[in-house]
Amino acid sequence: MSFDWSKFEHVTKVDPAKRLPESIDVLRHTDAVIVGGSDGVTEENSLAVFERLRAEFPDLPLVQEPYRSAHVSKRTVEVADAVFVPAVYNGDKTNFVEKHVGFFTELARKSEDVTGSGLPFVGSVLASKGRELVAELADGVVGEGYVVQNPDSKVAGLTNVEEHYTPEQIAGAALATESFYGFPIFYIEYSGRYGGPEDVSAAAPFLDETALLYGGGIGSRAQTDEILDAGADAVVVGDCFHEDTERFLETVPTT
Ligand code: 1GP
Repeated sequence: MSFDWSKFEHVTKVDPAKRLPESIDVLRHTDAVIVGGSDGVTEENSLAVFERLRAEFPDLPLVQEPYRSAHVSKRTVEVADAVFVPAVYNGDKTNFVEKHVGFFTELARKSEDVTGSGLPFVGSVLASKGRELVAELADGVVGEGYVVQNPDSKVAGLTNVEEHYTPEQIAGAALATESFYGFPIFYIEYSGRYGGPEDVSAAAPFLDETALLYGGGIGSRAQTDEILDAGADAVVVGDCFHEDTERFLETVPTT
């Protein structure tokens, strides 16, 4: 599924390791859901969230954002519309190169699983099936150029973020995302803290094709509006959904 970001302004990040609110009906007001978190995520708890969301909101776009390839399986790929894989610019090499090569190594291995039956006659048929399967799985994987700007967040610790980017570096990362790496998404992550519009304003002029997402500490419509006005395509709201669904509703833009 390709995302037409002109249709998405409000995205909810649901952490499968956290309890869902008693009623998740408020998700009728969000444009898409990303399932992912930084701690305690498993394939099982991710699947449980996907299955509940799919049952209650059949038309809501659902995305998996894993931090390990172990969270992704044929079943999660089948139930999700896409898999977003962060490429953390200001993290360590594990979080830019190693994890990605590892992830695609796992996908390629799935073709071995199909072709490794030891049946010589049907081998070539199976081999082509295996390649089709890998192509299908890889097709749904979307890279996100990602900058982690809250050094106290769990995600900053996990990705070994050492450097807080200046607005000039944010602009450079945005430009590199679109013109060099070609990722369709640039994500400014302040997880747990509202970072304000400055980074978004720095990135936006350098992105035409690439969607600009901001996440972190959004808890009011005024903050959503401030980030969208600064040039983000969408805000991502996480904690607020788990903590207070009334307040969550107030983060949804009126238009
Ligand atoms: C976290 O960007 C998201 O990955 C949302 O952040 O939980 O602070 O809303 P919050």
